[in-house]
Amino acid sequence: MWAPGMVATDEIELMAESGVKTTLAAEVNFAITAGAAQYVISGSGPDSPGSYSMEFDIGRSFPLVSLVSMIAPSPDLFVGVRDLDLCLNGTWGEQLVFSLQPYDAGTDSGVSYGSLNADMDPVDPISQITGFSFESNVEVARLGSFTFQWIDNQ
Ligand SMILES: [Ca+2]
Repeated sequence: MWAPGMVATDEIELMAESGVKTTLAAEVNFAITAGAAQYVISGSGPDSPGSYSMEFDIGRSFPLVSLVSMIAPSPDLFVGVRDLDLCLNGTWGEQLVFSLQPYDAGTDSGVSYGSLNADMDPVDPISQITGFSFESNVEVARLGSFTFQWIDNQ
């Protein structure tokens, strides 16, 4: 779906710039049809600060989770995780917490959070953001977390 160093897909660009999820969901649905993915997990959380929760089924055939969320307002910033293995060493974690760091989709050259759209052509690869304004004392800011809690419904 995405990775640092990779050029953002059109679907990731739309998510990062505009919060559009339908095209990303369509891409995952295409992967499901191709047998390369199992579920679309899609939610709409409250404004930050806040939290949002969803339940989803997961199995050993597809134990990896990738999730993204736009940072708004921003030109093209997002947070996300990719290919998280929720079944490490064959065991489902009771609770796994992943701190989220900011990424630049590389698709918009706006210089401030509220900049007008400034489409980039060519685009830059996706990169983790370090430095101003997300870093102080050599620590990159954490922008929330994804928590995975195991619920056994058997
Ligand atoms: Ca763009």
